[in-house]
This record gives sequence, C-alpha cells and structure tokens, in this order.
Amino acid sequence: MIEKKQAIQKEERAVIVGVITKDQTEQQVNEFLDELMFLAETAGAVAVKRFTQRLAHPDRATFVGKGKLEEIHQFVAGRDISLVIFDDELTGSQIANMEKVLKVKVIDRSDLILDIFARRARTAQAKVQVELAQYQYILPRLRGMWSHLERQGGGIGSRGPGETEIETDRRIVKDKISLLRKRLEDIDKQALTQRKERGEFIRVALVGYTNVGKSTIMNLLSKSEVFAENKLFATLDTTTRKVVFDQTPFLLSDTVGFIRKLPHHLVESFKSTLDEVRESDILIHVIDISHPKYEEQIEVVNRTLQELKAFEKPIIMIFNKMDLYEANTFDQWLEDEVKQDILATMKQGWETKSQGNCVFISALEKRNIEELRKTILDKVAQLYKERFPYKTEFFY
Ligand SMILES: Nc1nc2c(ncn2[C@@H]2O[C@H](COP(=O)(O)OP(=O)(O)OP(=O)(O)O)[C@@H](O)[C@H]2O)c(=O)[nH]1
Ligand SMILES: [Mg+2]
Repeated sequence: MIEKKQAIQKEERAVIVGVITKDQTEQQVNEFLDELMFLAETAGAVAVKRFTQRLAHPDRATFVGKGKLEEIHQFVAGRDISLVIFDDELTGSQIANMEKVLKVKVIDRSDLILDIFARRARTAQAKVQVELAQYQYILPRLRGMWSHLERQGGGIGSRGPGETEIETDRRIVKDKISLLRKRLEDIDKQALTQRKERGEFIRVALVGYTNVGKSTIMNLLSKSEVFAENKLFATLDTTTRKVVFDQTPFLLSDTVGFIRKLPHHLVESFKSTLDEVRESDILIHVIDISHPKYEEQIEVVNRTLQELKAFEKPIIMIFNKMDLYEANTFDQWLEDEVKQDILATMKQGWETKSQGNCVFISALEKRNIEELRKTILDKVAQLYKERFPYKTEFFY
C-alpha cells in the first residue's frame, strides 16, 4: 500500500539540479537554485553540490540528458548522498527512470515544499490541507512512488509493481482525497462562522514572500508572540489579533508566505487559509528589500494576489530589513551625503510606483515603526469613514 511519508530525513545530504531553458540565463537559474538550497536546508537536508544543464526541452524519460544523469551518478556514487532534488516538477516515470540510474531518492521542488509544509502544519486545518495537497501530488506519480519504496527495500520485488497494484493504489489515493476534501469542508464551515462573528471590524492582512518579516511585524504591531525565524514557511496558520491604534480598533492577520512556483495543489488546498487575504479590507505587502531579488519577489506576490482576486484592494507596501539593505549596499567609506542620496532616489522610485503608499522600516531595529503605525491607521480610519459615514466613534 502507498503511504505518504516525509521525503527528507534530518541531516540528509543532497545534490540539487536545475536546467537552463532557452529563455533563462545561467545566473537566473543559479538564483533559483539558491532558493532551492534554502528550501532544502529548511527541510533539514544539506545540499553539497549543484548541477545545471542547458536544455531546450527536458527529456521526457529522464528529464536531464543521459550524459548529465551519468555525471550526477558518478558524483553521488560512493559519497554519503541519499537525495537528488530537482528545481522543476517531475513526472512519475521521470522519477522512476532516474532513480534506477542514480540509485538514490529523487524528488522535485513541489515535493520539497510539501514536505516543509507537512512539518510545519500545527492546526487540524493546516494538517488536512497539506495532506490533501500531498495525495493530489502523489496521484499522477504512483509509479515513481513505487520506485522510492523499492529502493528503500520496502518488500517489493525487483520487477516493480504490476498495473493492478498501481490501479489499486490509485483507487485508495482517490478515496483518501475525497475523504480529506469532506473533512476540510467541515472545518471551513466552522472557520466561516468564526470569521462572520468578527462583525464590523476593518480587516488588515500582512502578505508577502516567505521570510520577509511578516510575523516579526505582526509581533511588533500587536504585541503577540507569533513564531518567526530565519527559515522558509515559518508561518502556515493564519493568526488574527485585534489591534487598537489611537483608539481605532481593527483586526490584523499574519498569513502564509508566498514563493515562486508554489505547487498548484497547495494553493488550491490552502484556499481557506488564503480566504483571510481574500476577505480582508487592506493588504500590507511586506518586502525584504535586502534580498537581491526583491523586485522579482514583489512580482510573484502581485501575481499570486491577482490569482486570489485580491489585487484590487488598498495595498500598503512595507519595505522591511532596511538595516540589512544598508549594510549590504553601502561600503563603510561611503560619505553620508552619498548614502542619503542613494536612499532618497530608491525611496522616491517606490513612492511614485506605490502612489505614496509605502513605508521603509527595520522591524528588527524597530526603525520607523511610528510612521508605519500612522500609515496603517490613516488607511483604516479612512475605510471606517467610508463604510460608516454616520458613525463618529467606534466602541467595541
Ligand atoms: N536584519 C533584519 N532581519 C529581520 C528584520 N525583520 C525580520 N527579520 C528576520 O527575518 C527572518 C524571517 O522573519 P519572519 O518574521 O519569520 O518572516 P515571515 O515573513 O513571517 O516568514 P514566513 O512565515 O516563513 O513566510 C527572521 O530571522 C527575522 O528575525 C529586519 O528588519 N532586519
Ligand atoms: Mg511568518
């Protein structure tokens, strides 16, 4: 029988692989692999080497070319490496074919992200959502799964599974998916009732790429204790707190971070968690300005918001980690005046693009937090006025 299990064991040594297609540069793919490495690390593995290959089209049978596969095999064999991670989605037969040659476990980026989510899930809702996404991911890859088990000596003969065995598994997985869907529906109903009980409060949601500092800002603004750390996807469950600024109350939510190529099934099964974003009145888009690819991260977040049909809401852009940005950008010998000029130009650019809806802060050093509070308060107060024009005071 098929069983979902953690793809990665602690301290497992891995190599990572990316292909450079014709509309990508080598540098781009290397940046993708940097992120893949961070993901692997978050899951507890250690990436010891990376391979890339230029390919117009991935090979249908083995994803990379035969020569590259052999090169990876040569490297893996004899070293204490048990895992090969690909940056792109693989089919079940590609996994099976490559495992035959490499003789170690092969997984892809989606598998890795699902693995991290599975580790992080705490509430019943998050657990069911992740499990559902995992089974949906497994369904078209059952053949590859068998190859995993075979390699681990799971008591299956070397000739591999017959069609009937795969068919049986497929049925079991499908049943499991319907069961989990049903369970999620029940949980969603409860969550909807809870959200309705929140009444007339203006709702503000912190959104953004993973690891940009959303939970740190949540803690700063709401004096709560949300788990924050330098790993990807520290937050999976939405946390909501009532916050009062200057006698104006509103609800502030911390949400799951976005990432490039978030597995489709994950977005689908996390729909209810993401409802918090969809149903909020104001979005605070948090950006890690110290990240070399922060502009691409902004794009990924904007696209995800569009998919969620939440892009039309009022958005405040918070450029966080200014401390790190300055440390990375400025040489120590640079004159203060020049630094100020560079900062002013950068800020001016974003002021224009965001139509004045942006703030530059360091959550870690608590820099510019007053301005941040004021910016949020202004937007919240404005919305209350639009929504309840005859009310002059809000008592809750
Ligand atoms: N240097 C610096 N680090 C920061 C700042 N704000 C947050 N961090 C660090 O960035 C890391 C990620 O912060 P989190 O608040 O967990 O980020 P998040 O956006 O909630 O991340 P996920 O929940 O994983 O999506 C932590 O190690 C924080 O301490 C900042 O202003 N400057
Ligand atoms: Mg977080």
